[in-house]
Amino acid sequence: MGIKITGSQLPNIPWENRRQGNEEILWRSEKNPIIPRNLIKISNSIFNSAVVPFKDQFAGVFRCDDQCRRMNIHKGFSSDGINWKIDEEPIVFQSEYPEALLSDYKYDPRVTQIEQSYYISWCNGYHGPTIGLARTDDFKNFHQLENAFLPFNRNGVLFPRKINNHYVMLSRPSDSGHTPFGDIFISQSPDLTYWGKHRHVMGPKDFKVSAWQCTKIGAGPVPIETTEGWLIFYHGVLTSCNGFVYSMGAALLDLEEPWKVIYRNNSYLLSPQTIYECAGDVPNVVFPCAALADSDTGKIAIYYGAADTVTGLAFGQLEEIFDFLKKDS
Ligand code: BMA
Repeated sequence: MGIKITGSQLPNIPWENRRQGNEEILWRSEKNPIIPRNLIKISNSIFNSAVVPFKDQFAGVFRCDDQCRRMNIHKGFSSDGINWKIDEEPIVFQSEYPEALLSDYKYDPRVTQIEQSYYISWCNGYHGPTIGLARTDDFKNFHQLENAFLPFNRNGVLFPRKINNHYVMLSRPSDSGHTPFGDIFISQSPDLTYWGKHRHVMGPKDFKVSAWQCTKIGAGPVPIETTEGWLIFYHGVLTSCNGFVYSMGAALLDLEEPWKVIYRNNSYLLSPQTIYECAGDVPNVVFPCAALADSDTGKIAIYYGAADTVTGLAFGQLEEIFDFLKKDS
């Protein structure tokens, strides 16, 4: 028996077959960028965003920078995962804790379904970047929880189920600026308020081995549970003479002790190569924040921000990604 996705079936996963002659492990949608920068009236750019299956269709939380260049998150819906209707207004959060609502900016959302609820985690401005957390059951009412961590932290990604009775979150402690370092850590919580049992997962690689991820790394989409471990996609950064270059790789984490890395790519799976990834508000960025997966077929569709301007979609097959990961580790 080969590797299998443990989660649900998703027969309506957005999908395009690989073009003949294309030998890439991940291939891009022919419709890319699937979300243009100006899909809503107020937006300067719509990128680093998250998508989940919702009631036979899809819901999303989108990073929209507006024309004052303020960063906020908006909800949206789609019947096919490709054509989106995104709210003009940012999400309004409620909270029983007024302090928890204080926020100078919101960006880079991820959405994790845990049982019947959807949890949004994002980079929240509270005296510097930290991890904001909220719950919705219907994508109408959004309840903001306490920030998970102290500043400075980014790229908070919740696992889709409890492990050993604890909620589990990946994050990337950082600085208040454009952080020239960064490792992925894991933290555990009995209640989504108090976080501890922090463990190191993985750090940047030596540039002599894998330069695309030698400056810093950060978790991307919600981990995908498979029979061999948690499959994660993450971004890695190279510092070039012209600034940061963001690419995407994959790793497999242990099912019960997800701070243990089983395999991890040396080569990137996707790097900025198309015009919409290389040209935009921040050139040379692919930044994955969501993945859909179909347990029946092993199809995986990854949503990623391109050049901090638009949103792209890439496709891959679980077995091929896994084989590549094993060989390239
Ligand atoms: C990171 C975050 C991301 C962004 C990336 C490239 O630090 O701010 O939102 O996509 O830089 O600019």
